[in-house]
Amino acid sequence: MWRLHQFPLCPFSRAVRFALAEKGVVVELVPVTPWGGRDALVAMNPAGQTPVLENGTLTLCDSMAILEYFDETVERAPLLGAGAAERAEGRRLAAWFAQRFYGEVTAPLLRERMYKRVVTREPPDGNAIRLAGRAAEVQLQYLEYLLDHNRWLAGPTFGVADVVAAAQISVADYLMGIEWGGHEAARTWYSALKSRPSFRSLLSDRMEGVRPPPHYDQLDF
Ligand SMILES: N[C@@H](CCC(=O)N[C@@H](CS)C(=O)NCC(=O)O)C(=O)O
Repeated sequence: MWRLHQFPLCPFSRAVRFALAEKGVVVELVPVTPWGGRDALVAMNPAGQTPVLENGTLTLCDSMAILEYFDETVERAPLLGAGAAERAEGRRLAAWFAQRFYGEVTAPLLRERMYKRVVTREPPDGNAIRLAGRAAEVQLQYLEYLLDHNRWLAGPTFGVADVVAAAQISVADYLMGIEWGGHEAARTWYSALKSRPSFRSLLSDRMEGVRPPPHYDQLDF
């Protein structure tokens, strides 16, 4: 049995949970945070980061490495497209959302609205939240541009770019960082993902001490 060491608002862990559920791989969730019990995490992953996936024999770290491992070993629900060009575009966009969206939107929101609340008990920095909101707006515009050209983010089929982007957006949305107004194409795309059974368990998960807005787990938002 695979065990995923993660916490509910880790967007990289969410990407793994979403992808493995699509593929029908069952995992047991083991709660761990990078800011507490760090020694145990570092013993599994020298980077001291979540997610870590292990089955007692094999330990896999880094969400993209985990997704690629399962895409190579489980045929169902392929995440990387059939052609080399589509695979390259999927990887490019997955890196974009894991680096740019995370760095400019998810990470500041996690720091201001989760970490400071739950761990350090400091007030959030309103300016950092405003900047994250502006960055989210630019990211949603880019999402709309991509959806103007393709049914899914990287091409005609659902894949790794959709998984990684939706995982980041779900955390930003939980932390009230997404203003959906004026982004109909992005909203339609996200609503389709929200309705997938593989995404539902993410939406029902809660981080202790941090409540999402009412629209967060609704299909009509
Ligand atoms: N490249 C890694 C990034 C993972 C990551 O940044 N995880 C965050 C939690 S969401 C973390 O553990 N941060 C603690 C740290 O970097 O020390 C992946 O894709 O798995």
